[in-house]
Amino acid sequence: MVKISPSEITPEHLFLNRRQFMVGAGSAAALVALAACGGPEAPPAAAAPAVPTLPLDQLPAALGHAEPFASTTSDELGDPLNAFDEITNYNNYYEFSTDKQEVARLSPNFVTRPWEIKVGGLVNNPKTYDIDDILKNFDQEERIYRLRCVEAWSMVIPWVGFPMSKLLKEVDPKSEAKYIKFTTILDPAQMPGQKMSILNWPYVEGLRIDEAMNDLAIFATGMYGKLLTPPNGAPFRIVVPWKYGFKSIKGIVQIDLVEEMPVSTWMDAASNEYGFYANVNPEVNHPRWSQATERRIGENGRRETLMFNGYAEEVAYLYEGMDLRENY
Ligand SMILES: Nc1nc2c(c(=O)[nH]1)N[C@H]1C(S)=C(S)[C@@H](COP(=O)(O)O)O[C@H]1N2
Ligand SMILES: [Mo]
Repeated sequence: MVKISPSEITPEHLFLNRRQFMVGAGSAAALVALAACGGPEAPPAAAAPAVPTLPLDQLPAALGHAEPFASTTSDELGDPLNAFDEITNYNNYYEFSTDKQEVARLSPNFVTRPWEIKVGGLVNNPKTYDIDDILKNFDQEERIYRLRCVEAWSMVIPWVGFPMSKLLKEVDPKSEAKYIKFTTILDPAQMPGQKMSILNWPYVEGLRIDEAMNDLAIFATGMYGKLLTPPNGAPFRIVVPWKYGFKSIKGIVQIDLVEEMPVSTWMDAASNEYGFYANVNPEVNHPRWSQATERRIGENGRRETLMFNGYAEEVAYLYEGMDLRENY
């Protein structure tokens, strides 16, 4: 593990390291404060690795920004990026809380190093990746995407990551493999929501292989030119921008190539409400609410929801001949 000497410390290092060091001494105070306001249990003061990540100067250029950075101020439709603070403080991450505005408060000590991602199942070349090797070995690029939650709110987010297809090529799926199954870390000691039976843990999601091979589908490692924060799924998540947000699973530790369609956590919880495909579609309503419009965070009023979240040109071919009402 890399030790950072005081001479190398920049504000970013201070920030990142403080989070980790808080797991030690600082978190006792944090625990008391949380208990006092009767909130969910905080992560315990477990001994944690003191090194959160690569030093700034060893990070790929796309991730080595001390301050939030994006190459542009809007998406390709001309709509402004959401602010870093909006993106990191309004999160669905049920492993921490069902309250979107509580996730950031409950996750600052979440330990993201060391972190391994095991890729197996129907592959010729099973591999276990260390997150820092992933950062070094795959070119990290910025991808500005709309994220549309099935609850009908949305944001524009400048992710950093790389196409899923690049990693899939390395592990070389066997011809029987038809789907990819992604699994989130199971760690109730760190994730208070996993102590409750809100969902069947760990969180699981899946894609068809041809969906995963589409260039828009990425593994994300960062956001706004910095490493992912815990609320956004640090250190490793997927982003599939033409699907409802719940498909974009966070905190991934395992990826399996499989023959049968995986049952995702939300299908398991309510299969009449959440299907496997979950493509953004203004014409197919959720049983309890319309999907025709959405609320862009930071905006007044509502806007029309676009077919495939505005990515129809890139992805419609994947669903040719399919009934999108039946395959919701
Ligand atoms: N492991 C896990 N991944 C998850 C979720 C979750 O609760 N657990 N919530 C999903 C939902 S419903 C949405 S809308 C997006 C939100 O991503 P963001 O907080 O980075 O905007 O994450 C998705 N990924
Ligand atoms: Mo969501």
